[in-house]
Amino acid sequence: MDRPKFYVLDMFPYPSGSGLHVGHPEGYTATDIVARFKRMKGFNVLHPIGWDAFGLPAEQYAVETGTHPAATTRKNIDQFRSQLKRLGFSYDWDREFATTDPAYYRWTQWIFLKLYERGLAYQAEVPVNWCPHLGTVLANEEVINGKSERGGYPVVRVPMLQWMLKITAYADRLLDDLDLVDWPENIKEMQRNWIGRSEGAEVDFMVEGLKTPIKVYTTRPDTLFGATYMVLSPEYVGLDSLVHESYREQVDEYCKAAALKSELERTALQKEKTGVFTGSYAVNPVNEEQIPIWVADFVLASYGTGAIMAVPAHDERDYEFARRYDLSIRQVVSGGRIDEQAWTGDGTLENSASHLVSIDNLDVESAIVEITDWLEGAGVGARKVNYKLRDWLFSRQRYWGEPLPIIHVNGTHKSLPESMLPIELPEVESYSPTGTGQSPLAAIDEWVNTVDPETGAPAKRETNTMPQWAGSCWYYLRFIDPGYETGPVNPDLERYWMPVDLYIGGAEHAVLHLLYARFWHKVLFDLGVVSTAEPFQRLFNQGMILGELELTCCCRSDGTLVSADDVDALTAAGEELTQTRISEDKTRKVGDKFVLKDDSSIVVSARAFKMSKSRGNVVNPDVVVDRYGADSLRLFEMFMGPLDQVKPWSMRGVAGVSRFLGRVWRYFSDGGDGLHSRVEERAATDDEMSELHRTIRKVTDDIEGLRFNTAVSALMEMLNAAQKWRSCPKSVAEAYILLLSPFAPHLAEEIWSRLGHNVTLAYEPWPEVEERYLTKSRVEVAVQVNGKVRGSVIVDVDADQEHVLDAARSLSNVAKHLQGKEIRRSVYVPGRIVNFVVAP
Ligand code: ANZ
Repeated sequence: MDRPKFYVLDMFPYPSGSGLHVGHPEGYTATDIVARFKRMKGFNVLHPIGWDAFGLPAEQYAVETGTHPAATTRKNIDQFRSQLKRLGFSYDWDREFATTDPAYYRWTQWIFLKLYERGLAYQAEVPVNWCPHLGTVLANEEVINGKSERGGYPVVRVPMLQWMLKITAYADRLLDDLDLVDWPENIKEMQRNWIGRSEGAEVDFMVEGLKTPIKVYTTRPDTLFGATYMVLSPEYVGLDSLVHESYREQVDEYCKAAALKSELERTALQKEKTGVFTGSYAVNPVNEEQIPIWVADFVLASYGTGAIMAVPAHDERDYEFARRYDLSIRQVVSGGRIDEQAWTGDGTLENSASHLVSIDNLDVESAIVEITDWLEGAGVGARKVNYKLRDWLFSRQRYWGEPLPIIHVNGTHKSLPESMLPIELPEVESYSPTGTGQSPLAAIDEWVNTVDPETGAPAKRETNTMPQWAGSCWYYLRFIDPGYETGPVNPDLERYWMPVDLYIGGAEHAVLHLLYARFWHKVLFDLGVVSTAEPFQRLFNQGMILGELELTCCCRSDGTLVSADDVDALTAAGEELTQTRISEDKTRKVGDKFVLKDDSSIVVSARAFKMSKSRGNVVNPDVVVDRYGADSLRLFEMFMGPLDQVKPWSMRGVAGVSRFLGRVWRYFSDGGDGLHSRVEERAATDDEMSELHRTIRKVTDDIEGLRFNTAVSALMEMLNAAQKWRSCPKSVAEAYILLLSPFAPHLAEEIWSRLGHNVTLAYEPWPEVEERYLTKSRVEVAVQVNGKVRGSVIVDVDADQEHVLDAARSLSNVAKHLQGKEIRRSVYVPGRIVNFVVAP
């Protein structure tokens, strides 16, 4: 702990039954390179791994086969572990744990108790996504277009008593503290949008015959004089009492239909907006004008007040609705015409004065301030901040999750004392959901029936379990001291190791996992359990790896391939052409196009798809390792392209990097397999030092910047250069192997030992750049005549054009090709090329 620390973490995997996928090692290789690099840089590195092992698949498998989820999980973890070990990741395996270990979930339950004590965990009757087939409630993010994410079964909305976590109490801090972390801007923006802070005002509209006003939420109180109707959501509480008798039937019917639609369907922008009139009118407080009250499903009950004032002149949706139902439109902000669409831009207020108040001639920004002050003064409105963020639905009706440390006594709930943790999962006979909405745990009487440890009175255990998100909310803290017994994390070690310096994982976690983990971290911060405001200082998302490119060609009925040039002519002549898939190794890549090796035919399309079992394009990393070795897999995954980009797999690409590693081996090894090493004990020349130090600079900067693909290129380029040397000085060879080692540790260790070392290179100091070798003052410039290389000159990097052209012309071979011809143009691309264009 006297050295500087570096904590580099992977988003830990869910150990699924299908084993490791080539997508996993992408991020893991990246973190492993950084971990190895930082160790060599002298840091004390924390690089752990574990398993996010609760979850639905093991439970579904248990329902089908009766296998205990714990057994399935153990088997899958063993499989994942052995696969990861084959890839040579330098994890600290002593710290490994699974979220399903009672010794771990004891503290997950402890954190829940703390949330409960602080009033941040509460029960509420909420409309939830009920999936009758899975017999369970799903979180919003587990529902896609009205169907369960897993399995695609129909989901309906029904009210149920659930546990909720009050993440909304932390909305502002979750928003503000994004400024403290070094994350990609797009991820921060996704988090901001998810939290969705919006500043506006609530305004009271009186309704004839009702004592209490209808409150609307608006972000544009400046447009109050342009409010020509009001809209309530179909679920608006109190709607019944204001529907006029003659409109009741239509309104009821409309509300019933709305209940069947998802929020997404209701608010989709391109969808036609529908609604019904209630027969009632509301009074606009700024001018006492009566405006009709409508009901429409694009207004959501769960946002703001569930009621809006509609300003068709300045809101697109309101405009569309007003046109459809022939409601009046009144412009109150000048600056654009409103005869075809709403004017949503800035401008000056107009038509905005009454006997009560005037905001005419003000700009939008001042009008908002002015009218809100007036509303507050008159007691008919107030400033209000709203968030899109909702409290977190925290209970699941499943077996394979952390039990909630709660009992129910006489109709109230109560937490169990810390000393009773962990509350372990009991053995069950059947894992099938009870189908009544209760967890399988509810069927185990011996477990459910218990006593209140405080009073001895009969009590019943809470049978809901935590969602899978829970275990991944704080695992990064447990790695710091996984065996710590007196709290979730050892405070001294926490102060040393936190925050996580680099966190890498898939972009699919850009919102929820990171938001939930940040929320818990802030609660733990308030409890004094952690010392940093944020858990993850630097975040990076790796891009998905797609299947191999699928290339398609056109062919005739006899199967012969058709050249792209002939496609139009043949089709015009009435010939029926079909498409056929061809394999990538029958082609060459020319620019962006693929061309058949033995023909000019051009591939019609080249597309890559997400890997999936059904498409049959899943690549198993074991197969790659068996054929090319772990280093080739690691190196290829880094060489494919920028880490954050989506990119197709290519076995040809693996073969390519594997050939490079073969060249490294033959060049540097001592010839034990009959080949001769080029390594020699001798002093390096300035040119060799310059080559080496430019490579050290590039590889070092690229690792720090997570640009692994260009770091690999630099290593490849240096080997090319070195192969032109008469031999390789041993000191240069050693430095090169150290630079390569984070990427290809197995090969590097082997060569290192053959270079005469008998301890691992893992803790060797990282090669340092010597600036004096970086200034490359002279460059070699190729000289062309009509595009053909005829020689080269060595010049100062900053030599002026005249001088370079003179030197180029005086080369004998160039002079020969210029002899007796008219030079039409002379081009010098500084530091690279000279070209003379001559008349033929
Ligand atoms: C009048 C108005 C005039 C509005 C105008 C906008 C433009 P954000 O930024 O998302 O908070 N709104 C309020 N509650 C709603 C609900 N439950 N369902 C659907 N829409 C609702 O947006 C707030 C704006 O969205 C509010 O401001 C309201 O329309 C609408 F020129 O009020 B506005």
